[in-house]
Amino acid sequence: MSGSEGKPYYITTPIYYVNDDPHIGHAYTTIACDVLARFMRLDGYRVRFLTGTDDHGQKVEKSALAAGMEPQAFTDRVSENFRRLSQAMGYSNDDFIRTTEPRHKRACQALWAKLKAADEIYLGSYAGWYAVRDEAFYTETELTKQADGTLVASSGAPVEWVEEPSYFFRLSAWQDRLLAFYEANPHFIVPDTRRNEVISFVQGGLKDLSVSRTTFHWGVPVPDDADHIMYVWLDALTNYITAVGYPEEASEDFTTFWPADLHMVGKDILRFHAVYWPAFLMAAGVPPPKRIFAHGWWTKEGQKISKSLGNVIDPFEITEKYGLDQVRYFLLREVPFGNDGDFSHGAVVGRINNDLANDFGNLAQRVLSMVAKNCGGKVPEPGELAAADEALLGQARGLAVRLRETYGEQAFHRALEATWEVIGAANRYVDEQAPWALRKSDPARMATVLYVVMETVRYLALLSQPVMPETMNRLLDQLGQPDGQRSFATLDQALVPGTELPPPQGVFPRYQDEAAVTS
Ligand code: ME8
Repeated sequence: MSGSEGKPYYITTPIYYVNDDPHIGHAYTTIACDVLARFMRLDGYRVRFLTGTDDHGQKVEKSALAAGMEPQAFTDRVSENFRRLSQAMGYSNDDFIRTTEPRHKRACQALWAKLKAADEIYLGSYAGWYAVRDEAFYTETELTKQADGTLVASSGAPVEWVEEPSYFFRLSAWQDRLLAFYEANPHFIVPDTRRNEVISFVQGGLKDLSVSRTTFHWGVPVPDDADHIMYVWLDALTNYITAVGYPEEASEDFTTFWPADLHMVGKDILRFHAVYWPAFLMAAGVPPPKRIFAHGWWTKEGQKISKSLGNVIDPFEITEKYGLDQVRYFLLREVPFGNDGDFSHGAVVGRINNDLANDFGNLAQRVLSMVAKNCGGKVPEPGELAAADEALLGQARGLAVRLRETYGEQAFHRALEATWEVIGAANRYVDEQAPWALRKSDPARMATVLYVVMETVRYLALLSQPVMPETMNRLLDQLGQPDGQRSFATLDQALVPGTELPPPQGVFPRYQDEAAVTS
């Protein structure tokens, strides 16, 4: 999907635990990445967008055992759920990686060998608390005792005592270099609140990290020590460099796309990405990624989402119910990206009926049906432009600049707010100019007004493609925008008067089932 021209842009999602059922969290991270990947492609970048599955680890081995299957066969089967999700969500990913692929095993072992040769890894023995659910080690101070006596981590995951021989990564030696790196790269971790959390965690002191296990076998074998497999996070994080050709550091792919422009992650897995990962990479002589954005979590009608509460939001179901573009819009508009948000039926329907049907849909529908009725179904011929016309067109043209800024900061909500400011201005312009009243009195002026609105809608539709690709495609068809002219390079090529238009059709239906709104 990426062309060979243009500045490279490499963006990744986390690779998802293969045995979980796809849920809203998976869809959220990947939709955000997909929107950004589409924006950058339309803006002329050579994009590489990666997603995939995290196939190894104790959790997966346990699930495979419970299903009575070999881990490989089990992961082959469940990994398909995520490929189906990619298809159903229309993701434009260029690659889908699985950590069980030979290319990945090779990259992990090469990275390990580099770390070992640099004396960044040593053999010791681990004794401590481990949470299988998080695939993470915890110190005593991070644990709390439940009423029934079980110890749990801050994430709520139960921990177990583990004692085994283990290789360690000398993370403790990286404290000062990590702090210096954060200092020199103030936008490495965003948003700022998360950056501050990471910095105080690192300032609190780092312990060497256990990076191999011997009590189970579902993982990448440690080179030259068959008793050990690599810690699943060292394995999983490496996927980001595997996919661009590591260990071939001189390859075209690697030199083009590494360091990655952006790793998008949820706030719960920031520590792995912002502390361990840059330390592993620097220790192996590989530059760290440029930026890590940690987004917030969704609750459902005010409650934490969990299988036991039975309130898991199934991305297949909600997109079927509300429409894919509608869900993409909702997720990115409803909460400032980076904050936590609440998913409720009422909020989704509100966005669909107010923002999409009333504001955007109505604007497009009003102008296109007037053009069909009064301008012979062709793009009208504008006359001389009045100040109000220039003002609206100026706002529409200025939108691209604002979107480059806001997308550059992953402030999707602000990008959409800026878009809706133009939609609001266009609706007010239509009300004020009242083209229906000009039909008899001044048809030439009516044609100018309709042309100005069509042009504004064209900007809006082109620039909203990343969030709502399918709907905007249909809207651009109705505006007579040629297929090959939908990238941002053609933003300033105005509609050609006289172009034949197809009959108008609404693109944003209202959500009808309002009686069923319970929240
Ligand atoms: O963590 N709201 O995989 P995962 C928003 N394999 N986001 C949510 C969420 C919610 N309610 N629940 C989960 C892993 N998420 C590792 C990654 S990368 C080298 C390895 C997000 O399948 C969560 O923050 O558990 C995380 O980014 C992703 O969904 C779940 O990933």
